[in-house]
Amino acid sequence: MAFPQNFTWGTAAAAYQIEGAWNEGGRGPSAWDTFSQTPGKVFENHNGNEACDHYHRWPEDVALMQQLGVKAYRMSLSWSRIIPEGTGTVNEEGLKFYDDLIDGLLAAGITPWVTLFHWDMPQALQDRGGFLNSDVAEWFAEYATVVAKRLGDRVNHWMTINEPPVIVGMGYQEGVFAPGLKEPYANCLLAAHNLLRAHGRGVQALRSHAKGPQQISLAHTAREPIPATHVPADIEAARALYFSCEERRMWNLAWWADPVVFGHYPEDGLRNFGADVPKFTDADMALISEPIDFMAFNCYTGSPFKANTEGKAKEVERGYGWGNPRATLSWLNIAPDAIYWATQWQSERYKLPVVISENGMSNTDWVHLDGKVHDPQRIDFLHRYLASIEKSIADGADVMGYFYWSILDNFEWAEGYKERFGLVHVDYTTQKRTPKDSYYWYRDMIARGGLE
Ligand code: GBH
Repeated sequence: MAFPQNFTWGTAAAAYQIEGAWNEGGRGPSAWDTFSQTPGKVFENHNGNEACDHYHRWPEDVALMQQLGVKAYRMSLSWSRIIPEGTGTVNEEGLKFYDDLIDGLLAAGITPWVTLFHWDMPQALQDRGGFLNSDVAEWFAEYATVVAKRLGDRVNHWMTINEPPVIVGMGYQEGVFAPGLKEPYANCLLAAHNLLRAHGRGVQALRSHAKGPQQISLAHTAREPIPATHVPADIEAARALYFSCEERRMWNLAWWADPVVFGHYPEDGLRNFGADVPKFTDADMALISEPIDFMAFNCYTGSPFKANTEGKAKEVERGYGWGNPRATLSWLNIAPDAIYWATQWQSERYKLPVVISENGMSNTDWVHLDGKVHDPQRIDFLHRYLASIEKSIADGADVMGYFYWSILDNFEWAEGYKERFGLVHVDYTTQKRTPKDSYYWYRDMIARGGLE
């Protein structure tokens, strides 16, 4: 069996997607409140006002995770619950909520892995430009300091920021996620640079104010080319594309990960983005490349590429059957090879242990007549992706953990509650939780320490 004994089996969620209680306990509004409360932005105008009511029901959710047997839970903190205006006055009630939740997790034998920022920018700071304002790095450092001082005696696994390409690409470039902006590319690269500086200041704050040795990362995601065959030319072409910065979009792993790990932007990106690249200093790059401890990566899907006659990756043509099988979300075709290549290539290039900080699928789950939620697709999905990780470990990748997204069905951003990713089904009218068949499958797999 390839999974090491100390492999971190986990599951994940994020504050805005599950907490609800959007205006309770002194919480200030975030950019996602504003966005989702604006008609026409989210599927059927859903919002996170109540979500899974995790704010009130967390003891039940922690008990569900304990029975699942996960060793770790990746959660995020709502910045505006802790500092309602983003900077300045700290909301004791908000901090106390996380304090209790973390104690509850530890009492259940679950290690909290905390993400500081999973997209919910305090509205007061969004009003000042959010990531377009270079002060964001100092705002973030202030927030990280408050958190580290209060929770850093018990939390020692951290992710600063979740999925920069989604924040900037979907939020500032395409406008389909909060804050809903459509900025020119130069401004997107500026937001990206400020975001990376904020990450660096976050790492510094955690190192100075949390107790004991800390494990810190940033949770990446990227477009994922998969070699269509095992012919070396196809593998090489897909790998080159994986780390290339050609398109004027944000889905380039290297644009985000190279600065953090190596302290410089990739050459091809600097060349291709030219005058749109913001001015930056050596001090910026030193800050951005504050040492981190692991590479967190959210991996869902990928698409097949072949080398053309010049050796460049070309996407395999999409016939009618392309992308099948797929999840209920149209972008999520089932591609277990993506996780194999992602972990291989990242491990090779960045030489850090890789943690799959998210992986999962949305499905048409409902409570069946027998009172259970049968989700064989998700079980098969899990089996295939985990087998792919197992193979990658056997082939030398250093993968140290896996977090299934998500523990609960939840608010799937612009898709609202239409998409169900959970191991546990949530009935949003009653808030009743029902573990799905995949929950029991995952539980048994964790107990065994690997696949059958
Ligand atoms: C993650 O985002 C998030 O961290 C999490 O909060 C979320 O609930 C979860 O995944 C499930 O979505 O191919 O051009 O259509 C994943 C972000 C955004 C990645 C959309 C894939 C498809 C872009 N995803 N993207 S496209």
